[in-house]
Amino acid sequence: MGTDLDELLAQARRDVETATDARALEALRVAWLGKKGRITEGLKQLGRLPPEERRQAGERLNRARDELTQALEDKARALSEQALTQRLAAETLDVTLPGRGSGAGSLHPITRTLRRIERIFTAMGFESVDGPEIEDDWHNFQALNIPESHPARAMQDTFYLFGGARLLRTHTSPVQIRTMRTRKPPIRIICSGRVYRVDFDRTHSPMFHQVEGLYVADQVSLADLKHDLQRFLSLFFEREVEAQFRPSYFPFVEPGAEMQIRWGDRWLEVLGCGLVHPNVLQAVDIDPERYTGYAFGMGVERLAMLRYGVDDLRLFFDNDLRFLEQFA
Ligand code: 2NL
Repeated sequence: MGTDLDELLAQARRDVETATDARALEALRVAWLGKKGRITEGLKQLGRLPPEERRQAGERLNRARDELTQALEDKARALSEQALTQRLAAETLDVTLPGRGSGAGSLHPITRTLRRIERIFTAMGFESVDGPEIEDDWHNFQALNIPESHPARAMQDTFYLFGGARLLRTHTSPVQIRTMRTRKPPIRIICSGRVYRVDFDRTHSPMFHQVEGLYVADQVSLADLKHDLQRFLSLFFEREVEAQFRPSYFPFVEPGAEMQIRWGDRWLEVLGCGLVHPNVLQAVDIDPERYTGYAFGMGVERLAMLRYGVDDLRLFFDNDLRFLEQFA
């Protein structure tokens, strides 16, 4: 057994030395030191040797086992250190490099249009006023001279809340009603924000944005209205627009009109307006014999569509970055 074992052990050491991964090492361990490993088998055979040889053979086998165990451990450690060194080299990270960044965002085209409209009217002496989006019937309809029978008040046209006790405002006019109740003329304000109607197609969204203006003072006339709106539209479209009134009906104004601008060879409706109806002034305790006022309202989506040449209003609400990034 003597030289035999030495040779076998030398072979085992070479195998351990040339192993390239943990799995190969484990295979070697099993082959030599496992339950049926060569050394284990040798130890089992000891009992068959004559007693005078047994002691020496036992010592040699035990030493061989210890040496091989040590060799396997050393190689395992060397392999894992080597793997770590390789990983560290491959995964170097230069923490001094500048970050990739997330890219600058940009304002939504509706926000841009809203701000543009507000900036123009502010420069024309209007103050911007805010109010609630959840309203009651009085502020949204009654005070605005909207008759009980008006289709806008139907359940399927307005979003009602709390069993009809409240509703989502269908226009920003209730903000003007609230302002007229708490201030005395002269009042020159714009109100902008979200409004809601049960409607959804290429040119209507259940939530959209409106800007309304109101001017109540001494002797406010249709001439003031036409002048101010024409001024606004020229500033908004950045050219001298040709505008005209066309008679129209809104319960809260008298007379009522829509304003049209020349758009190529057509006239395009861009907003509604008129002189504040005496019933509306009365509802907010302003004497219609003493004061007059004009009012107008416009859809922000509609103006944004015209300014940017967008033909489907739903694009503003899809939040598709390929669309939105064009307004950066
Ligand atoms: C439109 C038409 C309009 C008004 C809004 C108004 C407000 C008060 C009193 C009288 Cl408090 N009128 N607002 C008047 C005429 C038209 O909007 O087409 N909007 C998108």
